[in-house]
Amino acid sequence: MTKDRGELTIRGRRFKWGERTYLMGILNVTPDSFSDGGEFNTLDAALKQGQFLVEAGADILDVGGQSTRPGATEVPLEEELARVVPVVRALSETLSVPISVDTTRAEVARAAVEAGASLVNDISAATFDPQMLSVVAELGVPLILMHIRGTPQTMQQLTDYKDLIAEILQFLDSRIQAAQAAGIPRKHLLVDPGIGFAKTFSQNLEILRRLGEFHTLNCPLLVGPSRKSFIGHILNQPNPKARVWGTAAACCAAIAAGADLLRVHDVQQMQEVCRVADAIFRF
Ligand code: YH5
Repeated sequence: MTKDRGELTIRGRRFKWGERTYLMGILNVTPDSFSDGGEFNTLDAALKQGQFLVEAGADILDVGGQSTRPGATEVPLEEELARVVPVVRALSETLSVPISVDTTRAEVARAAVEAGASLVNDISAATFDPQMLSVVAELGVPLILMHIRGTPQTMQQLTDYKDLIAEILQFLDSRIQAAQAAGIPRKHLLVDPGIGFAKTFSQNLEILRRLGEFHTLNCPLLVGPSRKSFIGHILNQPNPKARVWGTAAACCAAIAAGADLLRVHDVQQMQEVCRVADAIFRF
């Protein structure tokens, strides 16, 4: 049996870490993610996508308005707020699942939680915005701390590690300490090694191979391999939408190592992967 890692209730839903693998469905609200730029169409499309992901088995919906792909440029604050807040509000009025906001900005986190979001997913582990930890503490919501070096613009030049896993562990441990010092209870913290963020192809594979070592942090473990370029590299598949089976293999490996929460695009398919892998690895 996978080790009990405690439990957490988010928006009335109980997450019993270790009992099964939970799924976070990705809902991008960047203009390129929905074909039409029109405001109503974007809201409508986001709602439909949210509904689709929930019906497919998403336990959490992750709403992000800032592209964090390698080399992507920053979106102005006002633009990020305008993309994220109406979608979070509409989703929270329509659906009962917890909604997370994928942001590195405290002001966006605050506005999203006020609009109905129930947790914050910060790819910088609250290092980009000096207000993030105190705002999350004040809001009283859980926080995902992900490892990155540099920014999405610079991260792929920052892949020299003496000891990859030790350095990620050290970073995450120091962010856990900082979050607790800011008043966030330990039960509210999740950790993520940050696949694809300041990592080379082989480093991404090493993280998945050695994922079990992250349990030494004693926090629920989130992993985000979905459709990422390391899979495209292995499969020689430039189209991210055609990386579903590769994503399934990565998710299965993550579950074997005890991942608690998987952040994925293809919720329906990964939900089947989770059910089978959970039956094998969590008994
Ligand atoms: C993550 O791992 N990732 S945004 C490039 C791709 C495909 C997908 C086509 N936010 C994570 O999903 N939050 C993102 O190539 C995240 N963990 C957490 N916690 C990047 C992304 C992607 C990038």
